[in-house]
Amino acid sequence: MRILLRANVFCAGQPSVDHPIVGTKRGRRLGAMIENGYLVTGMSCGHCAQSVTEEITAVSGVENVRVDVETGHVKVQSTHALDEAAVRAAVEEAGYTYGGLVALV
Ligand SMILES: [Cu+2]
Repeated sequence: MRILLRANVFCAGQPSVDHPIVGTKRGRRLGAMIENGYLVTGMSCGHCAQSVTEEITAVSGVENVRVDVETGHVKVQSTHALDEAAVRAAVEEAGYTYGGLVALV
């Protein structure tokens, strides 16, 4: 099992939502992508968003992750349909609570 720093260790407790965190894998040009929205609860700042972004980005097929700390909405673009259990596991590995699929605009 990987050893990860828990983002909460670094949190100052102040929400910081000015800059959405975006994680993108480089080096591949892709055609049609699947996009899904997920709810993640417990995030309070940019460090939280970074941790969630890194864990979800590591899920097979994920190409782009965008986290909105204020709403807890996480928009994920992937090359194929994702296993929801894998997304949940990534969120929990980052130290947060998975809240299910949500429709994102
Ligand atoms: Cu945080």
